[in-house]
Amino acid sequence: MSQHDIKGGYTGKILRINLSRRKYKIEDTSRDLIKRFLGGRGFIAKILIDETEPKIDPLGPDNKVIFATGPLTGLPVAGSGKCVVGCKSPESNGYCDGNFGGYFGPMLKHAGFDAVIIEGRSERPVYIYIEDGTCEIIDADDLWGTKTTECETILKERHGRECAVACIGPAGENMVKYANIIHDYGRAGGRPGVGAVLGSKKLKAIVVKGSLDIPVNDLDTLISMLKDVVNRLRSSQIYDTWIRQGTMITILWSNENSCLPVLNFREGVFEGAEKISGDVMERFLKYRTRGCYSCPTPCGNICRFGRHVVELDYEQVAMLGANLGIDDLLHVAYMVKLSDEYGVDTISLGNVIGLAMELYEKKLITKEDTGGIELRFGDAEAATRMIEMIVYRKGIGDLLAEGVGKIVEKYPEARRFAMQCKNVEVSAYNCHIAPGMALAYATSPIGAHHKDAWFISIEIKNPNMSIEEKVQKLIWMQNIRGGIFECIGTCRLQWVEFGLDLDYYINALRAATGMNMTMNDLMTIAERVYNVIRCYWIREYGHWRKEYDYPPERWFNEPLSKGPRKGAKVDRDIYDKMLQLYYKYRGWNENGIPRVETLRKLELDDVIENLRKFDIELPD
Ligand code: PTT
Ligand code: SF4
Repeated sequence: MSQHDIKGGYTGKILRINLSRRKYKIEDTSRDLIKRFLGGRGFIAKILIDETEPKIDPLGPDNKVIFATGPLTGLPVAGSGKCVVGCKSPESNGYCDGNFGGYFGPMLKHAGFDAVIIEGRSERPVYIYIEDGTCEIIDADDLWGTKTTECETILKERHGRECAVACIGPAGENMVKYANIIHDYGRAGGRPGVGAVLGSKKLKAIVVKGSLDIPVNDLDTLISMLKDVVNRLRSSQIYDTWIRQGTMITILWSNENSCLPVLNFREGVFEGAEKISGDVMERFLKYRTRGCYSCPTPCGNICRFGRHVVELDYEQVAMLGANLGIDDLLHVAYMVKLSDEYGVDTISLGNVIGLAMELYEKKLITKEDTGGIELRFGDAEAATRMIEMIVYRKGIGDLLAEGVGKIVEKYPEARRFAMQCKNVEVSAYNCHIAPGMALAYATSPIGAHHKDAWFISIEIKNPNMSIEEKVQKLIWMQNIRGGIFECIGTCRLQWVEFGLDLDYYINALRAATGMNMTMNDLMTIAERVYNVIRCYWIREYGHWRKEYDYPPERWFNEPLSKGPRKGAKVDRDIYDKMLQLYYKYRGWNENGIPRVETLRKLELDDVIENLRKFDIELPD
């Protein structure tokens, strides 16, 4: 591809801000970066491995936080409101990123930037204001300590309602290891601690306002394609149910299939599932739907109770409801609201509190440890109090704020029932019945998260799939979701839920950028991104072992004790075989380390050199 092939989709500029020096500069978006890594997650992974030294402290000044859009972000394309934010994770000490929608990504492009790289550390609280090619670092002592709604509202009053604000809450300020960033009053991103890293840099918020045109190769074609897609999606059979319930449809589906997380992932069915279902939300709490920029299928369930307004998704309700044995949707909604206000990830929070409840049940911690709280499953009040203790690091909350990995270090008996991969808490699918999904969690490039492969849906639909087929399909799915969608800058739900064809995105990329990419080209980019991220983990961990790619012990050792799939658990031999096949198909050795040949084929010679520079030899 020659340089001249890129005729749009990118602003061509990256904003680099150094908080220690309170300076910024504007750089060109390199053609090589675009050609090999496309955008979003691809940009972040390559910039992190190139620009940071191994083993830096994630909460120190050497870590970098990168916000990166994709070539389709902000253009008239279905679901083009997405932006990826990433850094070295303080929870896993490996690669982490999160994908958030709303308006931030499009606004950043309209302000003239493909990405923002934030370096250094400020001595005092600040926020960043970006507008049409310029940037200011502004003192934020008055904002420090505010919750996210208050912070966003103040900044919008100051800079205009049309600006986009991404900010941290008290959890990020207090460096809770699973603090995230919140944007647009309820869009969240960066599960494994991006919020904590911003907190360590004393960066409260990034405000963006833009009015510049985004270069585009063929706007008319993009608009006419979008019109066609909107018509197709709106006449889809599931459109009405989706608009009413969004991802909350999944609560009853998971319960029926024995994969709801229940009582710290001990069980897969929950007696109270009906009470926290999408149907109950729809009848009693929901008052409107909202969506991200250019979304034809809005999924935001805006719920109102008392004076509170909150957006509910499957993950949050499963983790703060069923996983804690709580069947009161109103109270779950309140806990979600608190999490958004504090800027803490609802998935990890539900997982950590579930673990603490099990420690309490097993008498490994007592009322003395919990500050007098009876921390029992099903007790919504106790769980709510625990959220406050975690966010403000009070009493045992200080340990719980460190995440499941550190809790296990203090209570080694908890290893048997700690639900994590690479120290990142498992999200809301119980995998006793789903070894392929367990593999998806264990090989996810950011630690246990479903974003790269919601493989459980395929596994449940095709119970007789051979393990070879399963692993091939899993890699295919990871490459599309984690490789392509995380790089192009669009939501994946129109493809996942509505079956929008992938050709739409290929044609949109062509119309936006002028680059003539095929599905094969995109799959190669996806493989490349996966390999760079794997090399990053290996570099940070030093001696990589296949044990890092194993799911929680509970799924192997403790079968489900009730429900239609009673007795189900993951067979360790089958898992071992699947993992070895996974490595083989990815071109990695028996310990999960990419082979030199694989990296060369993917034009990653510079990454091989990077690892060699730090004395990490890769297998032939
Ligand atoms: C995402 C993770 C998810 S994934 C959910 S609900 W989900 C939780 N949401 C939280 C929240 O809200 N508040 C809070 N305090 N913590 C939260 N933690 C959890 O964070 C999100 C949608 C959803 S809703 C999903 S699946 C899809 N994710 C996409 C993705 O990853 N990539 C992509 N190209 N498209 C996607 N579309 C869908 O977007 P993390 P959002 Mg999120 C209140 O970032 O770190 O991956 O964590 O972005 O704008 O909120 O949209 O059932
Ligand atoms: Fe945003 Fe939901 Fe639409 Fe995706 S489907 S773009 S997450 S509103």
